[in-house]
Amino acid sequence: MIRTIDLRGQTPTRSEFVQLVPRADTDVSVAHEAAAALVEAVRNDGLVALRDQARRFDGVEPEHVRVPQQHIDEAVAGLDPAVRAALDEAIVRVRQATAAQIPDARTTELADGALVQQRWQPVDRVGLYVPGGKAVYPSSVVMNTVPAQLAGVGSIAIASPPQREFGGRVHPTILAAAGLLGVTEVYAIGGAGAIGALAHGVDEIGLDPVQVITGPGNVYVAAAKRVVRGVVGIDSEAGPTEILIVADGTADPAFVAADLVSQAEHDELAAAVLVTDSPALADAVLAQLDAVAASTKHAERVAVALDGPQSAVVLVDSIELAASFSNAYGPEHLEVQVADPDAVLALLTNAGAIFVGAYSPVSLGDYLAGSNHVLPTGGQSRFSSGLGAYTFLRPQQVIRYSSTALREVADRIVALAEAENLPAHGEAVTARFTRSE
Ligand code: HSO
Ligand code: ZN
Repeated sequence: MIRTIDLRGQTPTRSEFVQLVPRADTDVSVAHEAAAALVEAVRNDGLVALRDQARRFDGVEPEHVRVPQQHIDEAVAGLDPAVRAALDEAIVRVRQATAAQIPDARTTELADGALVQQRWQPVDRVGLYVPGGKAVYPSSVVMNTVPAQLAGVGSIAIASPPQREFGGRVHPTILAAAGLLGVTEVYAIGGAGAIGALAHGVDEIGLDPVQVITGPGNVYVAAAKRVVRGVVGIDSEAGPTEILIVADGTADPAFVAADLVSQAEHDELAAAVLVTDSPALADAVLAQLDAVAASTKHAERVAVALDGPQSAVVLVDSIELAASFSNAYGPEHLEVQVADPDAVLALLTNAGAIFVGAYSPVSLGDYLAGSNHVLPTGGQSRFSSGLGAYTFLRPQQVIRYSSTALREVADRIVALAEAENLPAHGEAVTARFTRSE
């Protein structure tokens, strides 16, 4: 049974709110040493190390570490038509919504002939890690690949572990998703070693180092990403998924219960939180939640997630307090099911993505809304965002001054250069104007 926290009559502070519903903690640092050793082995021994790690961790050695195009094409051809249509639709929608994330270049003219341009430059090459094992998410291939493509990244490599079940090949659904997206460079490599391979490259298989690595994975993958950070850029670390629902008495309890269960399905450590100012809604949700949770395929996992300390039904005095709770918590997914959603939206600050109204469940965003489902967990939405085209773009300033424009500020530069005891800085400017003809 999910626990109820009754805060009626109270106005908790931000930190009290956060302590009331603690996150399940996953400690990545415990895997640091092992991950660092695996990354180093791949850096030093390349393909030999990758093969050795595949035997040890995946229980199978891939026949082809670089997946032949024919295997990708076969996977696309073998895809269930309904799944193919759904992936096609997801790709179209995510492309459309992601296009809005790409800023135009802008030029500021600070004086006559004094120009500073702000442009957005994609990184050259990225690596996308796709886990194998029990969670095979072709939707995540879409969510990671489309933003990189729209950002204008020229070269994309996908790494995914060889699967014993498929004779050492990458999972066919993953291959099919890659094929539908037009990604041709896929490697049957997994775990920390795959992160090392993407970061440092592996000559023997023509794997060039990438500049940014994104994608979820187990604790070793997360630790390996920490190890290579600095050599490459990485996306934010993904913890167990979270849903927080802010709802009032107008919300439909059946929708609320279904949505709580939907994200609890991912993981025993998933967090499902309802914050409401309506005791009647809380009662109605509680009355059906157990039955909904018990009747779903992954009932055991869902029950553990809902019963955990990270999940709760929280009763507060007002919808404003519910919004304050949500802001303090900083959920990955936030649903707003209230009579006046715009008024509540105006109060909300921290969330990975916000789903408004009775017909915008998180599952819509997981697959087909057009928004991205790679979102900050564990309170990281307080300072970061979900994955997007900007993950692969760098703002870059281009400076272009004319002779007259430079001359106009020459004295100022000399003054500052002298104040900093760096006279050669000033001389680099005056040299341009003191040349005898
Ligand atoms: N809700 C997950 C993403 C996902 N759901 C993939 C289904 N497949 C984390 O945002
Ligand atoms: Zn999901």
